[in-house]
Amino acid sequence: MSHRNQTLGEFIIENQSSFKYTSGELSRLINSIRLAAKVVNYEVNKAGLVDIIGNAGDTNIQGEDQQKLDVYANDTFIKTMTKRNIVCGIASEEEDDFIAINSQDENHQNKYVVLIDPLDGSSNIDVNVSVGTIFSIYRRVTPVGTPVTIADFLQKGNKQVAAGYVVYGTSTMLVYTTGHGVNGFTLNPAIGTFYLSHPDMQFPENGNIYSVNEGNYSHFPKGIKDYIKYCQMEEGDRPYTSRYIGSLVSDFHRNMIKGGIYMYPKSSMAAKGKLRLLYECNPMAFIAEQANGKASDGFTRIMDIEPTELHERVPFICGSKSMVQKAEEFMRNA
Ligand code: AHM
Ligand code: MG
Repeated sequence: MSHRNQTLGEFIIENQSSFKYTSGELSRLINSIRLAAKVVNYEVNKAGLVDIIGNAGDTNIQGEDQQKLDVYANDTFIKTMTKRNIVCGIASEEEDDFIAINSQDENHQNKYVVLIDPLDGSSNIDVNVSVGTIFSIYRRVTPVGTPVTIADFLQKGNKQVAAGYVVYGTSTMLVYTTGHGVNGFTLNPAIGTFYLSHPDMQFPENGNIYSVNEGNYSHFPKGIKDYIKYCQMEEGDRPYTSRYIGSLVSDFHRNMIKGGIYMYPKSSMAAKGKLRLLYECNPMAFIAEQANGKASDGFTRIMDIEPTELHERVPFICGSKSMVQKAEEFMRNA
């Protein structure tokens, strides 16, 4: 089948039947994420005008308060999903606790919970570098019609039913999986429509890009230091190229297209690394595996880790399969 000109809206409808629970609820949920992404994209693209139209905390000419973009993105995703009554709970990297959405009304028997990092890489906003949104969707484990509990959110990554990200870059893209491969859609901002531009995305089996904050090198575990030295060694297809944007979504996206590895290891300064298991690592791991890549904490598959708290952190190594395997080999032998 030709994918030419297929929009995300059409794609969602056409693929709804391939999803094992076909109530349409998941489709509606992804549709609402698509909508929120467009709203956030519009705001992110105006970020450079902040000195002209006012800073966060100021009141603009219409008397509206200017919000910081990460707060704006958080509010937009939460409001969009709450108002449409399509989820029973939301957890956000920006919120201390999860939000339970009242689903006791008979008409609101929602089954899904969403975990979201509304604006990842937000330190890059002020300098006009790409940022992203990451989302992760699970079926609740507690009974429908009762308020959600923490158990609905603390599920292993291998229980995800969908995950995706939006990258607000040179183009805005929405990339997601429902467990049937990974597809990428590019926004045509003139008409506000996402088109299928990257069908069936795949990590190359091997790659030659490594992405890690090498400023932390002296604090890394020996296995990671050894692997970085291996990447830099002149032998075969090495040395590899170093590329680090500091926006997980953008570094991951580039590595998926070109072949590469992203690492945020633990260090002597951060015992469990920096990235969050539930909002960042699990969704990216699901996408990676669906695209023939791999994600690990250095020893264990990310999606097999049992979460114990909402905001828990985990070391993260993710990318082309044979590169991640090699990094794990160095970790084992260190
Ligand atoms: P954030 O959720 O506070 O934005 O942090 C996550 C980001 C990732 O996108 C990025 O890969 C990493 O933090 C960069 O961290 P560092 O500046 O320590 O290298
Ligand atoms: Mg983040």
